[in-house]
Order: sequence, then structure tokens, then C-alpha cells
Amino acid sequence: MPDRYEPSQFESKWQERWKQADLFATREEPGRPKFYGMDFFPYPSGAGLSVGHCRNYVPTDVLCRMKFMQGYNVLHPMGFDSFGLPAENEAIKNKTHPAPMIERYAANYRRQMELVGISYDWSRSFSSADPDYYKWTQWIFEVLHERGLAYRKQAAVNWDPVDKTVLADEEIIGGRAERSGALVEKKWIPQWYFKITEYAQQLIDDLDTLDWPEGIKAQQRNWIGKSEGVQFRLDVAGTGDSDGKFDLDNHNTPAKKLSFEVFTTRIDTLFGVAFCVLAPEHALVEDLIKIVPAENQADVREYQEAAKRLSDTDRTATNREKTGVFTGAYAINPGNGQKVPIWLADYVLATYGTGAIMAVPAHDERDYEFALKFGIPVIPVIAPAEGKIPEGCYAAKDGVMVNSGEYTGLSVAEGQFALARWMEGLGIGKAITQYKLRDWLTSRQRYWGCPIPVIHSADGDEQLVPVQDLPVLLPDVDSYEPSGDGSSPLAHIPEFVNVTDRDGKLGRRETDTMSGFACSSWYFLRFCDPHNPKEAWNLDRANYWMPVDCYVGGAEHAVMHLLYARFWTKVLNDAGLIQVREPFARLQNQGQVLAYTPYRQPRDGETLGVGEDGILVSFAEADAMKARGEGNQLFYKWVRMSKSKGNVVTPDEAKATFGADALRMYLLFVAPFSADVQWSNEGMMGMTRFLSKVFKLATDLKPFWAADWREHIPFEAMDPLGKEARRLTHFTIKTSTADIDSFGFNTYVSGLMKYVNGISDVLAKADPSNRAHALALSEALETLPLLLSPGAPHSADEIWEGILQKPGFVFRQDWPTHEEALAAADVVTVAVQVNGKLRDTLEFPAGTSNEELEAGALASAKVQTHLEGKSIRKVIVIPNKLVNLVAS
Ligand code: ANZ
Repeated sequence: MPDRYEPSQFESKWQERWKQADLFATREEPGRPKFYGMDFFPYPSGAGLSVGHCRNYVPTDVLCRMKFMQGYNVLHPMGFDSFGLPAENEAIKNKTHPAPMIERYAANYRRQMELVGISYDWSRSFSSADPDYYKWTQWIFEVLHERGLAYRKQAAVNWDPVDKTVLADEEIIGGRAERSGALVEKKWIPQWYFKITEYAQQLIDDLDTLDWPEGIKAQQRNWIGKSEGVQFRLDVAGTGDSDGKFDLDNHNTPAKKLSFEVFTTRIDTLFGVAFCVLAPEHALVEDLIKIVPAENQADVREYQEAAKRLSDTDRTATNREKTGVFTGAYAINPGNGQKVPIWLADYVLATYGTGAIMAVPAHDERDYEFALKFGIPVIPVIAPAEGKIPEGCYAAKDGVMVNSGEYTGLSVAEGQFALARWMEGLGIGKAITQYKLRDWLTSRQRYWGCPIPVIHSADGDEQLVPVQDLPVLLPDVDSYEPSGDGSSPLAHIPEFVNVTDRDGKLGRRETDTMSGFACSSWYFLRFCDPHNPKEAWNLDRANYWMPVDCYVGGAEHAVMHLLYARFWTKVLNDAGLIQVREPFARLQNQGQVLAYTPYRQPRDGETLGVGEDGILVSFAEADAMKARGEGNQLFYKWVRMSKSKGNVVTPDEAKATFGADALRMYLLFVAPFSADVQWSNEGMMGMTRFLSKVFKLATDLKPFWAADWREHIPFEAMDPLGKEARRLTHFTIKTSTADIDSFGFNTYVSGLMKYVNGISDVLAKADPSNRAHALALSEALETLPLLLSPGAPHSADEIWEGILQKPGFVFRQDWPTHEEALAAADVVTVAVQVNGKLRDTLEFPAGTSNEELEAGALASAKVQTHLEGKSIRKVIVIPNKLVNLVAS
């Protein structure tokens, strides 16, 4: 048994033995508490895993391993999110079929996960592209459909002319498709939606019940975007007049009354309305255009055309100069009867509120910019409670109403209340709540997805495929490239499309597939009962395991996946199909792994892209440049490890060079869990040295080993050295447990390091013939692999069997518990600072009160010399650690 960490000697051996013993099979023993720990559903890419992925999987594994040892029934599953665009695009590129390709990639992921010793129960694994799985995705679609939550409508969708597919808003960045980089166009086709808007309020409210990072909750709240305001009607001047005439010049079109609704969060500014704006696509424009002068008509048409070419993101970018066009028509402000011009402007979106606004340049920045540009008057109607009306735009909500008729003098809140009531009384408006959230566009005109289980009957109605006929199988075809006409490739397969409907007539099968987000909105339920052929899940099994107690993955999924999964869970709960209303009780986001990556200066004639400061080069190229003496053109940056940057370190390499446990412990130790990590080989070396130290300590402790220590401890004649060993052990049990629970993995590892050092110090002074030393150090020797095992499970088993000569796996042992009295230090050393500078260190009994610490610090002669002539202004005390006296 070497007294060093030699991973090649034992890591693969243990992995093999774990597999043979089926060590990680999910335990469902009655009487135990449950723990469901899960990582985000990965899409298996051809590039395989990098050590960056391991920063997601290893910490979850540590937590799950500890929970199992603590006696929990643990569900720790892994599966593959196989459907979707990335897989399909990769398959097209490689000229292969996505199904076998993805299966190969998934197998490689699994191999790599096993390589680093992740304790997944593989018997529960599945892929979202398995018919046994997507059958139930289709079934849930039908549940939604039956509840009126899945519907189809004609919609102007974002069209990616390169990938030839429709995109969700979230897939567009700066007007371009996130994946292909193509400029996004608009196209009208029928699309399937899930009515997530129906759950907007609940999705906000229930965030309060979740133990999630505040930042993610805030992003969800913003995304849902709740606004409280008033929606009211404005009439178009001159329409609906009794004499049938308009008061617009040159016009005498028959008098049809025209009006439009606006939504405002600031009805208190009603008397400051200087103009109104309609979105260029607003339906009223078609009527307005008939009653306005010819030159306005032409302007309006031209402006509408220009607006079509812009995405919503571009239109609302705050740094973009405002554009707009006067329609030639006027609206009447119901507050004061004044006529205000109606403009078209693209900063007003057709898809939010009513697609029309009352514009108040004195109190809204966007309107202010617009008014300045087009010479529209600015009419202040809100003044700060004190001081005079500021120049420009005063957007603050605190103040009183001025120039507002009978409402003058009311506060903003009072004015909002009064005006809303007044409009309600008049029947022209009412207080409403608006959400920015839009329904979830789910259909994709692509092959590689879960088919939507609908038949369009001969009579034109929508029929759900009967449950007994599910799944609607994705046909196995050679050619599945996008058809390019906007329809799914499935639409060109007659055997798929032609079906008999419920009445035996020839119908047409729906050919859109669901977006991958549908597949990942319920997989956590399937893991509870993964191979059930009769149901999506057995209710008891799902109710037992749900909710996921800890869900771990990247912060980039803050909105879509996490929101959609919450929505489906709520619907399934409403349908009585699951007890929980929220799927993920606790969420943790890991930091990214960054690699030090070479770039070079651009050469003559080379141009850099926006925001770039150099040209990425491969490591080989960088070496070649150095060899050619061109090293001065190189510079290095810390960037996210990814295949596209050519800077990936694979777990395979890391294991081969340093060992799996070293990799695990390094990833845990190198930075707080949620912080980004700068990958370093030196850091990995450091971790192999630490693990060697663990083996050395265990070997050196062996002469003290008393297998029966548990029966004889505590020993009355425990001397200070023995007591110190026990204190270190119990203290480390306490902190390791708390650290792992709270995702403090870096302090878990640093705590183990301190423990190893502390016990080594004790050992150096201990006497093998002293019974008390033998007992206390035996406790330490047995505790060491137990505490080590979540982080470095291979080493733990090796020490357990090789040094302690104990049977079985550490994973199956009980997690140690600490005794509070033993864990507490008798005496603590407290630093005393004056104005932040260390002036003395004092010893106190552990747990001394803040007041006594302060008194003790003030009594120190060294401290007093630094306080002379000064008076103390503040005292900061950190119990057991520090007293800082702030004096001047
Ligand atoms: C008048 C006003 C005066 C407004 C004022 C604000 C300040 P949130 O809070 O994001 O919901 N608005 C309404 N519909 C819009 C649309 N389709 N496109 C662009 N802007 C729209 O914003 C609500 C406010 O955004 C509304 O209140 C409206 O401007 C504008 F001093 O009405 B406000």
C-alpha cells in the first residue's frame, strides 16, 4: 500500500467494483428521508465533456454522496436532452442521422462521467428522443391541449433564413439568430403555443417559496414583467361626428367612429399627454390611412415597411435614435378634451399592452427624446414635492400633480387612484395588470423533435391522437433537412402526413415538432419512475421523490428552461397529476471554468469583429509562433473553456495526468462554487500533493490503529494531545457537513487540509503506547476516509480497505456526526486591531461574549498605547476571532 496518491493503481479498479456492486442503485427503503439531487439535463455534444462540465456534476455528486451516507434515500439520475436543433444541425453537418449519432455521444458522456466517479444511477437513464419517453411528452401536450393551454394561431414569427427555422424571441440576440448569426426576418405561419401567460402571476408569486439565487429570481420576475396601470380608450378627433364630417382638412369620408386603447402605468400624467403613438403594425392604421391627407398616407406606408425589417430588440434598444411619422390624425385626451397628434413610431411594440400609448414627454424618457427630435411640446404635470419643476424629463414617481385641472395638488398615487376611478365611472377605461411574458412558442418546423400529436381532420378541426395510439413516431428517414419553404421536412413524407381522422376520413397529421424545452420541462418527473410502460409516472413514486431538493446547473438557463418547467409542473398539479406546484426547491448555479487562451494581434489587412481585441489561435499555433520568434504578437486571455475556443481540457486528460480524485478535489477547492475558475495545471499538481499527504497521514496513523476504539472512547485519562485530536476530528465533521450542505465546497476541502495538518501535528508528538493517543488517533484515522469520500471517493475506498482493512465501500458507511462539546475549541486566539491594524493577540475561552471580548481588548496595554489621546467611535467584534476598535 503506497503512502502516496497513485490514482493509476486504484481509481479504475474502484470504478469497476462500484459498478459490479451496483453501488449507486437508487434506494427506496421505507422509513428513510428522501433526497433528490439533480443536474441540468445535458444535450450530448460530439465534443464530449470538458472539465468545465465536471464543475457542474462533481459538486452535486459530493452532496448526493453525503446525503446517502447520512441515511437518505437518494435519487441522483442522469439522462440526455437529445432532441433539438444543435443535434440536428450537427447531424446535417456530419451527413449522418441524428439518432445513432446522439446515442454515440451520450454513451461517450456516460463514459466520461464514470471516469470521474459520479454516482449516477444509470439504470434510471433515458434520452428525450426515446419513443418510451416522448410518448409521454406527447401525452402532456394533450393534457395541456385539453385544458386550453396548447393552441395554434397565425403569427408573425422570427424566421432564420440560414437554419430555415422559426426562432423564439429568446434565440435572437441583437436582431440575429443566436445560433446561425443570420439576420432574423418576419414570416407569417400557423404556430403552436403553450399558454404560459395564464400562469404569469403564480409564476411570480411562487418564486417567494423557492431557495434559489436571488439573481435568477429577479431575472424571472423581469422576464414575466408585471405592470400595474390603466387601459383606456381615446377617440380619434373628427370621427363619429354628428354631421359626418372630419375636422381634418380636405376630408369628408363617412363618419365611422374611430378609437384606440392605450395602456399606461402613469395615468397621473394624463394632463401632460402631448401626442399618442401607435405601433406601426397597429390595426387602426388601416382605418386612419383612409381619413388622412395623401402625403401622410405615403409617409405612413413607407414607415410601416421600414419597421417590418427590425426586430423588437432593435426597436426598443435604448441607445437607438427615435424614429417616427405623423399620421395626420389627432386623438382627444379624455382628461382635458384637447387634440393631440397621433404618430407611428417603432419604439412602441405591437405585442405589448395595446400596441398604442399616450406619450408624456415631460415624464417619460423615451417620449421626451421623441418630442425633442420632432419638436413636440413638453407639458410638465408632476412636480417634486419640494423644489421647482426640473428642466427636461422628470420621470420620478414622487411628486404632486400640477396643471391637472381638478386633480392638481394630488400625489402621484392619489392621482392614479382618482383617475382610474373616474375612467371606470365613465366606462372608457379601467385599472389592469399587464405582463411582458408572451405565450411560449413551441412548434418547430424541424425534423429532430417530438412530433405534436394532432390530426387536422378533413373537416378542418383539430383532433388529438388517442392516447392508446401514442407515441406518434418520428419516421425514420434518410433526408430530414429543413424543407426551406417554412414547413417541416415531415410535411414532405406522405406516409407520415396522410392519416385517417376520427371519422375515418383522410386527415392530415400535424408536421411541426415541439421545441426541446418541452422535453426538458418534465424529465425530473420521469426519473422518479423512468421505465413505466403504462404511465408517464406512478403518482406515488413521483409524489415520494418530488420536488427536486437540489437542482444544479448553469445560470444561462435562468429564464426559459426554469420557467417552462415551473409552468408545466403547475399545469400538471392543476390536472391532479402531481402533488407539487414547484419542481425545484433549491437551485444552485456553478461558475464557469476559464482557460488561459492564446490570441494574436491582427496582421496587416486583418480586421477584428465588434468587441474583439485579437485573433484566437490554437495552442499549437501559439507554440509555432513562439518558435518563429513571433511571441511578441501573442497575448493570453481567460475565456470560457469551449470547443469553439480550442481550449478544452477533457476529464480524460485530467484523469490520465493527475487522477480523477485530484480533478474532483481541485474543482471543489479552487474557488467558491458559484465563482468562475481559472484552470491551472499547477493547481492540479497541488491537489495531487494534498491527496498524497492524506495517504501518508493514513499510513503513519496505522501504528496507532485500535479497531475497537469506538467501544473505549472517551477515555478518562485523555491528555491535552488526545483532546486536541478529538477536537480536530469533531470540529472537521461539523464544518464538512455544514459546508457540503451549503455548497461551501471550497471550504470543505480547505477544512480537510487543515484537518490533515492538525492531525499530522498531533501525530508528531503522540506516543503509540499511550492508550488515549491511540484511541483519539484511531477515531481520526477512521473519520478521515469518511469525510474524504464525497470529494475523493476512490482514495477513500482505497484507504478504507488498504489501510484500515475494513470491508465494504465507504459510500455504504454512516456519515460521522460530531459532538458539539468536543468540536468547540477550549481557547480561541482573538486578534485586536486599532483602526484595522493588528496591535495584539489575546486568548479567551471559546464562546466569550462580545462585551467581554471588547473589555479584554481595551484592557490590553499594547492596545492602550495606540488609543492614547483618541476616543473610540465604533467597535466591531467577530466572536472568537476579532475585535476592531475604530478611534480618532
Ligand atoms: C404614459 C407614461 C407616462 C408612461 C410616463 C410611462 C411614464 P412597463 O412599466 O414596462 O409596463 N408602453 C405601453 N405600451 C407600450 C408598448 N406597446 N410599447 C412601448 N411602450 C409602451 O411600461 C409601461 C409604459 O410603457 C406605459 O406607461 C407606456 O408609457 C409605455 F410618465 O404611458 B406610459
